[in-house]
Amino acid sequence: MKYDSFKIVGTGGAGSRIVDAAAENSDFIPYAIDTDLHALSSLKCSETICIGSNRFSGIGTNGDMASAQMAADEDTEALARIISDASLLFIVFGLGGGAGSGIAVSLANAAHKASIPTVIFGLSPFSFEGVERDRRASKAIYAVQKTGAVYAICPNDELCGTESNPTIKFSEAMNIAGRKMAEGISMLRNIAMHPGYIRIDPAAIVSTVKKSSGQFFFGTASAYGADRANEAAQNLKKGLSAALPQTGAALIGICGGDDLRLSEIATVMAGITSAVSHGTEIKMGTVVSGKENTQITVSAMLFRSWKDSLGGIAECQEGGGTTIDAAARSAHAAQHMIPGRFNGTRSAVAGGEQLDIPTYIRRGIHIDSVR
Ligand SMILES: Nc1nc2c(ncn2[C@@H]2O[C@H](COP(=O)(O)OP(=O)(O)OP(=O)(O)O)[C@@H](O)[C@H]2O)c(=O)[nH]1
Ligand SMILES: [Mg+2]
Repeated sequence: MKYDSFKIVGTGGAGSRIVDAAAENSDFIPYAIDTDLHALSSLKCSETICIGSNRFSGIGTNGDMASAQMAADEDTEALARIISDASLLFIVFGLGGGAGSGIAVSLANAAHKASIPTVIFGLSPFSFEGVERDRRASKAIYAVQKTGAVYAICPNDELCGTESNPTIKFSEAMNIAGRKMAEGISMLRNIAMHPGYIRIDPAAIVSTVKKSSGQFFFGTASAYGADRANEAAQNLKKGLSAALPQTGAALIGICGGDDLRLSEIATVMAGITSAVSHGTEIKMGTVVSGKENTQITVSAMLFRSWKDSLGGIAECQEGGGTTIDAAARSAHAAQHMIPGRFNGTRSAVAGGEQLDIPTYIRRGIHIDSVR
């Protein structure tokens, strides 16, 4: 299998715009799928696929996720073409609409059937979008959970910093949140495909995703100036404070210009490793743009539930997160009892460590035989 065939797909209006923005100044071509022909025609970089024209006549679904899913399920050829030869599939969409959610769920189901590991990023609606959007978003999260993909719920509010910027305009908020998401996604992809000085092997990324299940957490932070590495790490940690102590495996990307210093990489990594528990599997990569860049950006994917190198399944304890997050996690917990390494037992995890595994194996301690 080719491990470097990562495919990036945006579904619905938000997802399509975000992957299109991620592809600007990059060398990959994302797929954008929607029922809305007009929305697709405004994209610059993506291969566009309009589905369900019989049902929706080339316009949006007006929030009808179920019909969008039926339309996508009928369009098996388009879905099969996208997932063929993919080693890893990324799907991005805005929760709370119809087309994005329905198509994402169908695509993730098709990928699951074809044994292609899938990573979903769902942007949850801004708080000002109202209760109905929120209700639809929760419904979509429930459907996403059942696909078998790993998924992150990225609140639009947090991505654009709505709380710290109460006067921000709606369109500006959309753009900032979308741009941050796009930056994070393209960086994680570039870490595998465009090695800077430190690369994460694409096969290692595929393996981390395959070993993970359920919800993961995604964050991204940028900073400028003399203390930029420390500031970016602290901002990232602030956004992910509930998730970091519960992380089993993490993929970290650090992006900077030619002026990125080794000591700055060390600062970022020290900041992150001090916040995760001992034994967390961390893979880190850098992307160096080649030009001087006053900015440093750090992105992280934190996986809670993962299979350790000995094949056992571990899950860290519940806690923290946003409201929709919390709903998603409790539904997930109710659906899946995570088995321990011994028949009929639950996983015993404390501080991110799988306690069913003897301490000397967990810690990699070599014991000489004593006669
Ligand atoms: N950050 C960001 N979020 C967006 C953008 N457009 C939409 N969203 C979010 O995504 C949610 C879903 O909206 P869309 O993606 O437009 O909906 P859709 O999937 O196309 O669904 P229908 O149009 O109802 O078929 C919205 O409630 C917003 O929270 C965008 O450009 N940027
Ligand atoms: Mg739409």
